Amino acid sequence: MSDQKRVFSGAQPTGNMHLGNYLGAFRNWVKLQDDYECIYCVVDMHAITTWQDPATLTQQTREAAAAYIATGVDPEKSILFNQSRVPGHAELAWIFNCVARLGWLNRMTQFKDKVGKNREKASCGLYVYPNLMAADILLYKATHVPVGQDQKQHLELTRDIATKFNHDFKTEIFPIVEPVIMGEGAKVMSLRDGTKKMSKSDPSQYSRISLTDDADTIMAKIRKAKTDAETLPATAAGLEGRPEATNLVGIYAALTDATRNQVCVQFEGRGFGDFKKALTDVAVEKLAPITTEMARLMDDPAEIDRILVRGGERAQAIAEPILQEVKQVVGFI
Ligand code: AQP
Repeated sequence: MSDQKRVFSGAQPTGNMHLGNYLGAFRNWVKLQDDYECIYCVVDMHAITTWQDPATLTQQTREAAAAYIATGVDPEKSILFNQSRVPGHAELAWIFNCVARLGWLNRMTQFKDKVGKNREKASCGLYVYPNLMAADILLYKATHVPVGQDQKQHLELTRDIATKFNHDFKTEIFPIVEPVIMGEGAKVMSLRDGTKKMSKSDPSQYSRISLTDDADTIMAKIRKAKTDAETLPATAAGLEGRPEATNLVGIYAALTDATRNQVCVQFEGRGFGDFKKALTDVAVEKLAPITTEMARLMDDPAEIDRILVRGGERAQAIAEPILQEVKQVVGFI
């Protein structure tokens, strides 16, 4: 087995990328580029586990790639492509459908959260989504996966699949991947409900700050963000039982590379009117250059497509021999 440290991560092109994707994923991806060989994927096959209008999917796939690049992913240094370009993802996912156990998938909380009471109407793809995610990672024998806390359970499943595959086939082909969870922004919550994660598919635009939002929109969304009537406490411990306050302080901390405690010390005793103004300033300062760069990239979709084609070729070159090795282990001729 190669001892090279390889990172794989991705995001679904299911809507406009948002502050949660940036703080929980993209900015960490950027940091990892110096120490790892990085593969960053726009996971369009995951996206279609829920209905996507085809033209919108195409647009959002390009926009996701633009978001990666605008936040600092370097498509020369790292491999950037969209998942459906490399057929090995689907092939390995099928093998993993036959390795993973129903009981394992039944425990996945994200599936339960997403389908709610409509379980019978959910696509089969949504149910086996974690198996495809395992295939995404293991197709490249990735050793490290940077994820938000919301994806930790899926990553555990990837480890279980790798362990069972290695055990069943008496091989050591797959590494046991390590999660990389970094910094304060690991889980950003909805601006409308501090107990729900910020999400692309939340029907309320006011629940999230999108990376395409201009300064006025960011200001309006933060102004309307839900809070409570109390002032900011002296320490992070005083945020206990105040999910919206915790979230806004957490966002400020993540954007300024501080801890929640340091932010509390800075704003102790101040009301949310004041705090929201300060938060708007740092959010606009950090996000405006990203928004501008995304708009510039989106003006030339052919160039984005060229980057994705080239990234797909580089990804395929790594995946192909690994997939052949797996097929041989399984007994396919
Ligand atoms: N709110 C969040 N806080 C921190 N990290 C987040 N991520 C997503 N939301 C947050 C991280 O971003 C990466 C890409 O995630 P994704 O877009 O592929 O999938 P998701 O987690 O399902 O994101 P959404 O926005 O909730 O999408 P929909 O609404 O389509 O399901 C991951 O590393 C994720 O942890």
